[in-house]
Amino acid sequence: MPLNSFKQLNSLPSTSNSESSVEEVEIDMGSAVATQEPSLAPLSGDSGTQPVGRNNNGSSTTSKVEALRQVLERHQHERHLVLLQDFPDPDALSSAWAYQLIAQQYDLQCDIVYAGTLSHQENIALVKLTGLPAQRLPVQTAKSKDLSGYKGYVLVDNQGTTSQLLSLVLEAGLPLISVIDHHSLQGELKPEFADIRPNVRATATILTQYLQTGLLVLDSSVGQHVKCATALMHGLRSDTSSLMQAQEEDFQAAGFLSRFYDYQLLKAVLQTNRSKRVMDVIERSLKNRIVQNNFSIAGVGYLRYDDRDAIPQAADFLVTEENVHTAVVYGIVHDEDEELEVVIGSLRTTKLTLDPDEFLKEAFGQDNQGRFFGGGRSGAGGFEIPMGFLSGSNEISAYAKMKWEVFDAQIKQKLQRLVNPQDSPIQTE
Ligand SMILES: [Mn+2]
Repeated sequence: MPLNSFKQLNSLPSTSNSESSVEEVEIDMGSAVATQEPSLAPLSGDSGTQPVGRNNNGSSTTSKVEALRQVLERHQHERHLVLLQDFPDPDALSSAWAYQLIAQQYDLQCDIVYAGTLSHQENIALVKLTGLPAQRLPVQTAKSKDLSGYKGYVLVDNQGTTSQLLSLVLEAGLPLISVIDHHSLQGELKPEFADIRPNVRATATILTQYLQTGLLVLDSSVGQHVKCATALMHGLRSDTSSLMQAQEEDFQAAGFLSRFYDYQLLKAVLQTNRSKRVMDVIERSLKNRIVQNNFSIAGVGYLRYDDRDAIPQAADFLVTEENVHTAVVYGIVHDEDEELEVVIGSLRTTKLTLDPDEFLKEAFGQDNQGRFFGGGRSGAGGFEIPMGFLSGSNEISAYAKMKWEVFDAQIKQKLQRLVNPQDSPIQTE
């Protein structure tokens, strides 16, 4: 099976639940899609007169909070699974934690799980230093796990398309309780509660708004609250390039968190060092990069599964070069346990008019089941191309080299089609 993919969810069975009123919670495709593009559009002028956290669809956070409260009440005393993307980032981790703390008040236990690994040194530090309760649940382990104790599942900072655990949860017949995310709508989902706002820069902002409206009253004398607020601040900062890409709502959320978070703790999380192997990948990306029309493109060859996060870090670095507005870094990630290989890539852009989601979908298209190989949010995106039958057999170095060269050339070809404005269906100038 593919290591991971950005699946479309059109084939999802509807999770109609006799107890839930599906009609009031179905995601409104129209409005969600309509809010996707002008991600830097100024907030509407009257937002100052609205209650805290007025979102861009015009409905207030207050009504969302009320809807969530009702859903949580309906599920009191249950146990739910919170699925994160396979390689969760600080935004996902902190938001899931806040959700868990909110749910706890309804005697609703949430287990936060991810199938991959915390490969970024800052994420490992975040989890260790704050005691963040996320657990790794590899697919093999999950397959033998009895999921019948769970009465539903929740998606935070993702819509299931980046989690290998989704198919298992669906097989187990668990209903989708809540989806809280800021990525573009990935497909049709029918959760009991949905709050998907592509115009908000971080899911942590959405969860902070929930806290701010009193869904959970933060208390700075409670250690866990301080740590969760610190994690949310980190999540919010990391999804907004240290607040540089933050919008009014994100700043308001950060302002609220500033009353509770622990500055020293955040500093400790941020000061963790890169491993030598990550440095080596960044070095490779520097050496191999090709700069063309302000795009920097670099293939870094083979990487170990645990070093996967070196790819986005290399892209973060390459995009800082003068005259570069967009960097794409990719490599072949080798999972020794499962003998699987997958091409993983990251895109970073500072160009406001470049939509990474649109760009990557256009560059790499879909597989034969209609699933896109890539997607993204404002400023960042990623792609994953399973290598299937070509996986493994790298003992013969000439073969491994040849395989890399083919993939490298193919990816460059696909990207260059868009990088060159003459033939480009997407404006890249
Ligand atoms: Mn996020």
